[in-house]
Amino acid sequence: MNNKEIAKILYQTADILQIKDANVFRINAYRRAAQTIEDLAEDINLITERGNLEKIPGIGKGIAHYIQDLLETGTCHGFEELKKQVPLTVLDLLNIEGLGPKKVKILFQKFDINSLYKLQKLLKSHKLLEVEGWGEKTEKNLLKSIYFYKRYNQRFLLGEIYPLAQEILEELKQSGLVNRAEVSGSIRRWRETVGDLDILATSKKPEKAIEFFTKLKQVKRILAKGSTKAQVILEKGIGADLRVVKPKSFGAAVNYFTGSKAHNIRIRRLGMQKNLRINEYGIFKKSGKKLIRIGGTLEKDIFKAVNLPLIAPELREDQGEIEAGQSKKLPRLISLKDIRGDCHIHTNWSDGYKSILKMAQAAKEIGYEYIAITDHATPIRVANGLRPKRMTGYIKAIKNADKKIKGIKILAGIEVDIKKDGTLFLPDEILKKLDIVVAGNHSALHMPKNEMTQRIIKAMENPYVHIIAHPTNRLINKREPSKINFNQIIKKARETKTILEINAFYRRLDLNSNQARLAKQSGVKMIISTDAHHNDYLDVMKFGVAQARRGWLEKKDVVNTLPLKSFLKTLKNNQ
Ligand code: DGT
Ligand code: CA
Ligand code: CA
Repeated sequence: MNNKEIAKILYQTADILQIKDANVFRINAYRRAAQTIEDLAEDINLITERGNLEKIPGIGKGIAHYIQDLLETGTCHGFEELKKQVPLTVLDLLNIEGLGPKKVKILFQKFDINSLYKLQKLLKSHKLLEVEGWGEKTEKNLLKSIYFYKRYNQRFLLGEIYPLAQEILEELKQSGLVNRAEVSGSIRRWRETVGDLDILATSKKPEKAIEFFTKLKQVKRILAKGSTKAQVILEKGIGADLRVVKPKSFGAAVNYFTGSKAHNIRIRRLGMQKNLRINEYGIFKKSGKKLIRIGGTLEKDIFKAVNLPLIAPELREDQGEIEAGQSKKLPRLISLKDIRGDCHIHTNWSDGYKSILKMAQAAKEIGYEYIAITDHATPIRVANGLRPKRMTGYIKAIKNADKKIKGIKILAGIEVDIKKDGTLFLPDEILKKLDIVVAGNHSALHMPKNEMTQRIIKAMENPYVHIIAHPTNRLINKREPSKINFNQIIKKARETKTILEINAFYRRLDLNSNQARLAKQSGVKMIISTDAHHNDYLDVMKFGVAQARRGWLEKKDVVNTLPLKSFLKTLKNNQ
């Protein structure tokens, strides 16, 4: 355990004691100790090993024992006992403005409230009005506080936060106050949602760098500001931390704060087995009672120290990457520069904003070899869907644009609706005329699991359907995925040589990384497509590629890494 983890448990201890109405001095002692440890510049493990724990001001014998147990075993008897009396979930309630330990105690003991969800229900039932001191106003305010708490504690879409993180990083670098700077945490691992930003930097003038950071125009509120660390809320509502570390610790800190936590724990354990201590300050070798620094400037030092090749941040979830590294079986991950074409693009022929030519020009500037225009064929009016009688004109327009532009091939495609019964919105005679057919669900998305699975299977059985678009139709933080039997889907995809899409638009990311990994393991091919409705959105490709990397995909698993000719040959009716 590190300083932060120990401090957290001490805070929790104090909170539980307070809810239990324990002695005030005891409560304060734990809280003070937590604060002290949080602010320590040195690793508490090192201090303990030197036998100096009790010498830290504010840490008496009792708390020192408590900490020692925690360090040795990850928990301690006292804490376990307290948790039995007041579960940790009860402490979540303390985050709500207007709720202190006294009120939480009543809620827990009288009403058995141990979650925000339960509290919300209780408030709405007005049962609390019977308790003395709780009025209608309290009820209303608490509901409001819960609403705000949830709003600010929701996870943000990677695609909305990524540009913001880059912008802040760039401004820090431009300031001349930092030397090295890096965004770590879930953003660096390209998780589909982000809780907060973790920024690391080195600087000759840490205090000035911190000052600069807290004054950035993107900052809305400063939560904490020290000499090497600041914590703020950005205008978007997301939190951001900046930590200024010593150059010799930069690699170790980037590694530590990139996480994930589960991955970190494995790495540190491997270090222990080699008599090493790995933490956010560096790599240390144990020699008797002393610890000697042996690295930490560069991130790769950490992996090297535990005999691993550098593992890409996208894989650091403790999902087998450590074992794969040890047996030299890490995948050679696909990268953005492998992508040669984007085959799910909309134009003003349906609900897109730009012309065929404009989209093609933008794609050419990216350096693509080919694109497919795939406007909607759907009865849905708002999508301005293509009905059979407009199809001839549409295909002709694509062919004309293709003739006009040099240096990129424009394929004539369609994104055709899969109807409830699995048949398609366009007849085969029309589908046959297109270079590429993408089929997707756009209505009746919440059918029973078996029906939905059969619906997609039926679409895959159509010999003209090359690709299934956004197979689960989820919208992150907005709409649950359709219920499907994914094993049956990938089995059928392999049988029928149907390609599954990884939709790169950051609200979709569909397939998700786990599904992509499963599909790969069954030998199913995938395509990464942007679904762009505007040329500005062609660059969301990077989020799709990152998802694919998180799914362990290699270049050969993804068909739009192929040159045009081979790409066309992999489409099922061309083989
Ligand atoms: P997020 O912010 O929820 O999207 O996810 P992360 O992964 O950015 O998590 P965050 O911001 O809480 O912490 C950043 C990294 O710091 C995390 O990925 C691993 C490391 N870390 C944080 N807390 C702990 C901890 O208690 N133990 C260990 N071993 N590592 C931690
Ligand atoms: Ca984070
Ligand atoms: Ca964080």
